[in-house]
Amino acid sequence: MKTEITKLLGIQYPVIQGGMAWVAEHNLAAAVSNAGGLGIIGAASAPPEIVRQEIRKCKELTDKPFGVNVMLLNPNAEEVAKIVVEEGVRVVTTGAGNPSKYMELWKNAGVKVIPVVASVAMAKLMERAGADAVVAEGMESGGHIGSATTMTLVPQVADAVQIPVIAAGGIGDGRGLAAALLLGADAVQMGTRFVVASESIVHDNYKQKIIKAKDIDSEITGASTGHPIRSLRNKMTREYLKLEQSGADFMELEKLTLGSLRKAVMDGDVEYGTVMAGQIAGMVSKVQPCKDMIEEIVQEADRLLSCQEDTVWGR
Ligand code: TUI
Repeated sequence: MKTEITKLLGIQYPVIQGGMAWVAEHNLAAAVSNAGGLGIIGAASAPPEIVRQEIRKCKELTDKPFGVNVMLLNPNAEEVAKIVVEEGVRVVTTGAGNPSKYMELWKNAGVKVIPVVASVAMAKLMERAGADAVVAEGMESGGHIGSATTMTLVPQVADAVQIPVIAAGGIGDGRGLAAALLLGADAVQMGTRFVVASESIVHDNYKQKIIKAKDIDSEITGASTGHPIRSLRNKMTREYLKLEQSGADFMELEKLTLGSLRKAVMDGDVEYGTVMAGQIAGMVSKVQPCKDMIEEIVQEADRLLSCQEDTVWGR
């Protein structure tokens, strides 16, 4: 399955793994890259030297291309931006902000830059700034989200820019990949499905919470703070939303979520921790190796897209 993105990145399949905080470490990234997709190490808020070590460990596990996601709300983002260049990382994705100020550094080093955007305006700005592609991420995604849905955002971004578009948000199987390609995307980025991969180091409680989740089991917290976050409903989200509705201030809300993603991912506290996951969680049903996951998804999309004259659409 060749697209502009598989050619740009030198990968076999148009499937990219999201740079999820705490989750996207070297074992998962290397497994996705070894399976023919693009694995991503999520720098999130990790100390910059830890990110350097993660990059080196990933290189020990794969000789395939992989990327690093630079989360722009991180006060250490600038240091991480330099480390990816020093370590010869070939692809950078960015999240939760505008990466324009790092563009020159990365482009001069030959790094492929793929900002995650949540609007057409941001996609156009990134193209003008020299981005090689964009990830158009809809609000079906887990974690920090914008307001447009994937169904509406992807075709509008595809119309607005010449560079390749990667669809993200609510994509978890071959139907999602096929649909994204039909909407004008050249690849998909998936997060939630990869959280439950065998190679994912996430606590089993977190994986089981995703596997048991139904279609409407996620909530958006933090809309009032300007940083909306999608995660699975639990004691933390109920308490947070109650406080938010009663007009609690930023500091009070922060107390509830400080270190809460780590608590869920590493300690398995899926009641008081933040279980970030997308709306696709209701469709994720099994733990499996990244290779099986990616091959299953690509084969399904291939079958759907190579319709014959007698194809009856739907099931
Ligand atoms: O970044 C994400 N998802 C994330 S980051 C994250 S870590 C975190 N934890 C606590 C609070 C905040 C973050 C968890 N999930 N996705 C990519 C993404 N980027 N979604 C939306 C955006 C985005 C939003 C605004 C990109 C650009 C943007 O531009 C605003 C501007 O003009 O600066």
